[in-house]
Amino acid sequence: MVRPATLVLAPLPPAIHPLLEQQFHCLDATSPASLASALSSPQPIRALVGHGSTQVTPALLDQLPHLEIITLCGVGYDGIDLPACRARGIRLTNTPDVLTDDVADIATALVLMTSRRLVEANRFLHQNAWPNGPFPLASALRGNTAGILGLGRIGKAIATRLTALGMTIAYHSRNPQPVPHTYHPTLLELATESDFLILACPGGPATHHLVDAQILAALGPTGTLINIARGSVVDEPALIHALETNLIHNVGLDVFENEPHLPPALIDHPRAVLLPHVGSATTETRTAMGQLCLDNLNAHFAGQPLLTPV
Ligand code: 8YV
Repeated sequence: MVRPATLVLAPLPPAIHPLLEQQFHCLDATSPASLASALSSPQPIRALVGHGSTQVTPALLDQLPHLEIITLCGVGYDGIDLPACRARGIRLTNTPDVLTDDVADIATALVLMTSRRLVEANRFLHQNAWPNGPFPLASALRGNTAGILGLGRIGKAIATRLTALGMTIAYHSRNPQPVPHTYHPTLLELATESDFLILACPGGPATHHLVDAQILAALGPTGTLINIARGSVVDEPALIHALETNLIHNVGLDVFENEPHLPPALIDHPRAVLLPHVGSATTETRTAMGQLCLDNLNAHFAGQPLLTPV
């Protein structure tokens, strides 16, 4: 059987990629040069593999007239022009559920790292500063309000963890949900009521720069912003200004507007805890995500229902 030609914009995790290569004719497209040469391949390209940050524009789709399916190794699909895919009958799959716990763990870690000043404490010992005096006191979490923007699977898993830490949970999402947490009908109200504002919503045009100067001002000078969603949700220059003028207290970020490039002002800021988009970055989870991509591709080409269609 001819292996379907598959455009690989991002390789699957190491434990799974060799299996993909066994079953599909993979065309490397991880650089502009390799993409150009893959697109000139004589074989009709029927599948595309990417990850959560992959961009698929109508211009790229125009060059892929035989494309049947896009499978993303990630839950977010804000880089995919969904209406353009739907109009062309191209199917899309992502990897929900398997990464929920790991991403919620990282959100929780960022809450603890910012409140208990753990990065500074670690640096303090690497600088052998303890003999000069004790490390300054941090802030307790219990009794603080965590305001979660987006109470989907990941938002709920964050709420479970932060409840266990003694925090009060509030949230804003499109509609109130049957959960024992306080619903705020606007993000502004949520930010006003929160000590920690935690972003767990999808990216894309609907959430672009939702967190702007006004929301940051509402979070206030003792407030902390945590972002494990997408960098695009936050107006980054407004965030830097808020940090520099003490409009908010500190930030914990796993995602950035222009990753992997960060603004120097953020890199240098002492009250910014920064992670290189590691929410789902464990061997176990990435392997499960990759397997789900492969299973979706196999289901498609076997004429079976997709496991996790978007
Ligand atoms: C990773 C993510 O960026 O799932 C997502 O949407 O942002 C992350 O898990 C990535 O897609 C891993 O391949």
